[in-house]
Amino acid sequence: MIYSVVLANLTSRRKIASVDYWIHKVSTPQLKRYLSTLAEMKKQSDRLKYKAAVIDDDFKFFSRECGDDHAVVFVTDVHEPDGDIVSKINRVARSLRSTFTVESQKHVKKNILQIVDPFIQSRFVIALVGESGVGKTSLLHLLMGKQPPEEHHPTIAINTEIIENIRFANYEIMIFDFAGQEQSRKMWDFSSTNMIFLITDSTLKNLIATKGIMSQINKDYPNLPVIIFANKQDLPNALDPSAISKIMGIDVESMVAVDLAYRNNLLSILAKLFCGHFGLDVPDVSLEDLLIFNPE
Ligand SMILES: Nc1nc2c(ncn2[C@@H]2O[C@H](COP(=O)(O)OP(=O)(O)OP(=O)(O)O)[C@@H](O)[C@H]2O)c(=O)[nH]1
Ligand SMILES: [Mg+2]
Repeated sequence: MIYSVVLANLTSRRKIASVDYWIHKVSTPQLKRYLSTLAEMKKQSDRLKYKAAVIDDDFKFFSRECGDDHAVVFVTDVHEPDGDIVSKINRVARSLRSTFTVESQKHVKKNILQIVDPFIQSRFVIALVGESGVGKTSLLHLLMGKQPPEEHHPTIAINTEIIENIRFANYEIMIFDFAGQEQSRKMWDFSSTNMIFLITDSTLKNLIATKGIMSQINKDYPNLPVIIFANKQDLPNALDPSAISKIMGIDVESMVAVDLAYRNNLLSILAKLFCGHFGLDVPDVSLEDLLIFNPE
């Protein structure tokens, strides 16, 4: 993930402007250390300036020159694949170069977010799947803090019904609510999905079907993480989560999608999953600071 984008002066090694996407901000000494490393790399070979450098084991730095004596610097987590960043930083640098030629540094400094942001976003796609009526649309409503649907109005769509946007660092989280009815399942396509939320209503009958769905997903998309939500835990016939874990063979998340009191649980599950996905510990900040909901 991208932690920060910094515009720096190469001679003074000072930060001119920055946009932070993550709560761990890079410090001035770390930035200076990177910029002197960069100067050393350049001395050895001009082409080395395109290479990423890891500082303090935790931060990966990339940079591109832009403007007379400036560079745009991306600071990411150490696991971030170079390829994703290189295409983004090249585009940001190109945009900054052309902005610098027509506008003053003051303008760039003031508008850094607007200049940088369109090139930064990545998508993280979550698919809500499970049999019809298990509570997928309800879970989506809970996440968005909306009143859950009281009656079951089956989601009918070729593949998705509602798509909602939530931001996590520089990722736009998209939730696809799939239709669960048998005839719609043939349309399920998870080729651009990053994570599956598989919902069960916690009845034995549904668990058998859910296990079937899980085996199919594991077979078709062996690298796709599947998170199971044991929903409808408020109902008297609900099996308890530990029994469900045993049946499914993996840990499950306990849920009551129609109870708004569960929203915080759901947000912390998301925070744990996202941080885990990026190899990070969950930082000790409020969930609202981690997950930013776009206004509708
Ligand atoms: N008691 C209880 N009812 C729930 C819970 N979650 C969902 N429901 C109810 O179950 C019914 C179906 O919920 P939906 O969210 O529409 O189910 P779905 O999985 O989206 O169904 P399809 O769109 O047909 O695939 C609705 O009447 C909800 O109110 C829960 O945790 N507890
Ligand atoms: Mg639905």
